[in-house]
Amino acid sequence: MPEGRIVKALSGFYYVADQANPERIVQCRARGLFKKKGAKITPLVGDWVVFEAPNDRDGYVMEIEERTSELVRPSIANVDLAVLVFSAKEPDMSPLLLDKFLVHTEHAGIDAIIVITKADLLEEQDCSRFVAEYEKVGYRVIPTSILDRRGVEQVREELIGKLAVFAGQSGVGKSSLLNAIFPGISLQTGEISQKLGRGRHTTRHVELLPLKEGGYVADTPGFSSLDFINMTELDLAQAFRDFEQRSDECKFRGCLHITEPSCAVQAALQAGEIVEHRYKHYLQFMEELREYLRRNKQW
Ligand SMILES: Nc1nc2c(ncn2[C@@H]2O[C@H](COP(=O)(O)OP(=O)(O)OP(=O)(O)O)[C@@H](O)[C@H]2O)c(=O)[nH]1
Ligand SMILES: [Mg+2]
Ligand SMILES: [Zn+2]
Repeated sequence: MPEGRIVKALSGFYYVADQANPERIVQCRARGLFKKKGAKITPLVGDWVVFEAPNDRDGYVMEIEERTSELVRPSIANVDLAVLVFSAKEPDMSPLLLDKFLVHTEHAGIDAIIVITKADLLEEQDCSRFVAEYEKVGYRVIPTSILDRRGVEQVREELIGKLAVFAGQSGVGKSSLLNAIFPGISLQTGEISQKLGRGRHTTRHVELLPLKEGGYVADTPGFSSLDFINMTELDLAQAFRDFEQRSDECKFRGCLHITEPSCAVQAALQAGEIVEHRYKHYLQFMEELREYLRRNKQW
């Protein structure tokens, strides 16, 4: 039976690109239930599947291959790179949300880069300060603008050969940046529909777009809230790269860097080596996580 990759999921259909001929897209339904370790799973965009296509167009997804990673929001499997898109302005940069996204990509084991859009709306020095902060944490940060095209080529190079997903709040410019990187893909953006007078356009589903050079990039709908699902307190601590690098030097294994004595993270914070807002956000997420665990306690 042929194999392929789900490139779009819409209204109960899965659109599978045939691995032998990726330009051939077969519209499939799911056949039966899929299970992994006893739990029911549903096919996701990004999944490698075995499918059956009795005729050239319609078929069935028969099997889902083991996933290398899975993101809940946006809902997508087997991502190699998460491109976390934040605008300098409109909407304002939110380090809180960025840190939250980073927790999720770290927890899912997915490499992430940070892309700042609309850099044309930000003072140069504010931009460099932000870039320096997160580079120190351990991430690549690329400021971009579709107006003067800064950073556009650099982001493109990051995507080649991977399954990359663009994630970020609504209106930050994910679709616009993809249009700038790949002329010809013509994704609809906020701007265009304003001209048509139909209100702001917003992306509504996850879809993989094939790159000429190999790989796929996924445009996704904007979102701004995330729950800490399937995470322990220690997972949360380990999802902060700047903390994790230092945790070997904490006195206690499994240190959560909050009230423990001889904690290398608290020492680094005192010494100004850890960005203060990162630590503040960590404490806030820990509260949220504890609240979540209390609410969802299994008796
Ligand atoms: N000044 C400036 N505006 C930009 C830039 N990039 C995008 N915009 C504007 O930002 C608005 C939103 O852009 P979209 O690309 O639709 O945003 P999106 O992230 O895809 O939004 P959703 O699909 O709702 O998640 C549009 O009006 C764009 O013209 C930029 O580099 N500079
Ligand atoms: Mg969009
Ligand atoms: Zn510690």
